[in-house]
Amino acid sequence: TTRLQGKTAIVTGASSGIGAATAVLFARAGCNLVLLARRKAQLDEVAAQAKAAAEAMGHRPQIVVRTLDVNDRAAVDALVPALKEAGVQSFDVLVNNAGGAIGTERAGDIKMDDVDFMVNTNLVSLIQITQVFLPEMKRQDSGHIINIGSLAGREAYVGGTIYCAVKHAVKAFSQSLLKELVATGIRVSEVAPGFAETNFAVTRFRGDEEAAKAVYKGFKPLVAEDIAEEIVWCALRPPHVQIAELYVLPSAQGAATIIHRSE
Ligand code: 8X3
Repeated sequence: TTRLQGKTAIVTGASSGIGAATAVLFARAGCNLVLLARRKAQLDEVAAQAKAAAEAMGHRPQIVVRTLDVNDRAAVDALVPALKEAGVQSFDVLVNNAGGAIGTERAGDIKMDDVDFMVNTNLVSLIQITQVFLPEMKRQDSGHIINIGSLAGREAYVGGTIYCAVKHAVKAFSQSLLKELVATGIRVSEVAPGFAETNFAVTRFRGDEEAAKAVYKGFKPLVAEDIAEEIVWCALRPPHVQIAELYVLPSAQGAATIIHRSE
């Protein structure tokens, strides 16, 4: 058994990438799951993988799958009552993973729709989702909020004005939250990856698969499972240990534009 046995882990953006890998590893660790994302078919697929991974370890988790657009304010407000109705008994680990970057335009050329999408998806929704689960965690006097930050929250780079701004904001939000919660049994962690090969770059390059592939060419990038391992590791620390932040880079990466490529 692990320290996470029987706990409930809630993951946003659970249908692919880091979120999906995290769901599977939490299931292996004995967690019940709440999987949230927009795409039902992919969520069901991840739920099936997580169930198999759990059963291989002898666990029989409760897995609740719910379609959610994190930018739908009314749906987020209705989330906790709906989860209780679905039989979720505790809210132990919240992984705020949903997010992403759209476009590489420089300031002056950025469409306000893209600004809105990045600010809302990475920051405003993360704030709202945190706020809907906090009263439950406070009632329990236990819980763990794990926000997915980024290299872009450590460094501001050309072509990333909005994404870097919102990821810096996620870092600041996480740090304030940690301070506000020191007198509670609730922990706050920020896990901040550098280049991880997921759909992230495909979305950033608006579906241009070639451009996305070029980002990860000639070196070994992180993969979703690498970050999932770090997330679950944070959650597995004993209750008196709080990993405030974890900045994770591929070994060949030193900064946004310092990457050792072999070809
Ligand atoms: C991680 C992606 O390009 O900012 O969020 O390192 S990047």
